[in-house]
Amino acid sequence: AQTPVKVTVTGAAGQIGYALLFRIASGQLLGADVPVKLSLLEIPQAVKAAEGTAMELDDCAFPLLSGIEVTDDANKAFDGASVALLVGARPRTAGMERGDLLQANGGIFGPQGKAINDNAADDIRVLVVGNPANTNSLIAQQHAPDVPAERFTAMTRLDHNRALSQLAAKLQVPVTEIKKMTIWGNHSATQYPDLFHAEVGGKVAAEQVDEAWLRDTFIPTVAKRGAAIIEARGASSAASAANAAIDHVFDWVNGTEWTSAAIPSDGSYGVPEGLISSFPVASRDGKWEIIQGLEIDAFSRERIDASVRELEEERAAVRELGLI
Ligand code: NAX
Repeated sequence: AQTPVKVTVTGAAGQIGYALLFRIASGQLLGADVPVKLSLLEIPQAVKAAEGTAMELDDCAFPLLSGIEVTDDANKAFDGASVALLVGARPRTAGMERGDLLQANGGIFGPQGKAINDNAADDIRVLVVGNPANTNSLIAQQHAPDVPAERFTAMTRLDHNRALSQLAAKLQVPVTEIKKMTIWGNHSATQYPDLFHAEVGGKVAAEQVDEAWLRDTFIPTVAKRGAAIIEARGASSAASAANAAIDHVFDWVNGTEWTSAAIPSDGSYGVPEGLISSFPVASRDGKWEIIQGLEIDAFSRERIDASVRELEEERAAVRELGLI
């Protein structure tokens, strides 16, 4: 039998954690033939709640789940880990400035990056879900100099899936008809969901919708969907966020021809090197590759640049604060 793969989930007692852990344990993260060991990292006050979730995981008797540990010690949590899902973060609360938010998250993602650096398995792959996800991922990466930089990623797959679903509803086609969807930039309201490269039934999606819908409905609906979910359910997206995290890691490990992921820029498409920005990506041999050669028109350029500018400002702010 295959050796179990250790998967570490931070913020395990939170709502995304609750939606995520059972799917990992059932084999949906890595594949139906890969046994997993789960490590649940929480802050001390939430360890008991995470232990409760671990009891429920036990009660599922998942054939692929070979063990669970619950801890508030990051060194222990990441010891031997091959996948790290960094979900726990400090949310923005009323009156908090961006600097305070970045500072508080620097205090989480810096030490976790170091703990990954010092303890994780050589094949560690990191997905940051906790917001501000792109910049939190950058902070963790900068504290893990021994881990290849490209192993640090952030999640824009939920935005990607939202874009698929909005376009499918508009054109009344199954989501499976849509290819080459792309989210560019930051996982924030500035993100740019791109229909100029997306295809429906083999034809460019942007040519099948009117420009006003694309500009005034589609883009803002995708970008502000998180707020609409909070408004409707009284809590932020959880199961859909967990689902997107599963999609991201599954495709990273098992390969895909085209999706969206925030990965360290190599300078492609004018995105400054090192920023963890969302791109159209393929995954081959366990590595993300930015899809090259796309023509970017003025409409898209302006929107990509705006989102990338926000990432540059976040990077400048965390440098200023001494967090990287
Ligand atoms: P919850 O508040 O339900 O859970 C967060 C958990 O993280 C809590 O149990 C808390 O104790 C834990 N935590 C805090 N600091 C920690 C630390 N230093 N180490 C370990 N655990 C720690 O939030 P939830 O709804 O699960 O959301 C988690 C994060 O995902 C938030 O930052 C949220 O903004 C972000 N999201 C990101 C999305 C994306 O697409 N990238 C979409 C969904 C979600 O909004």
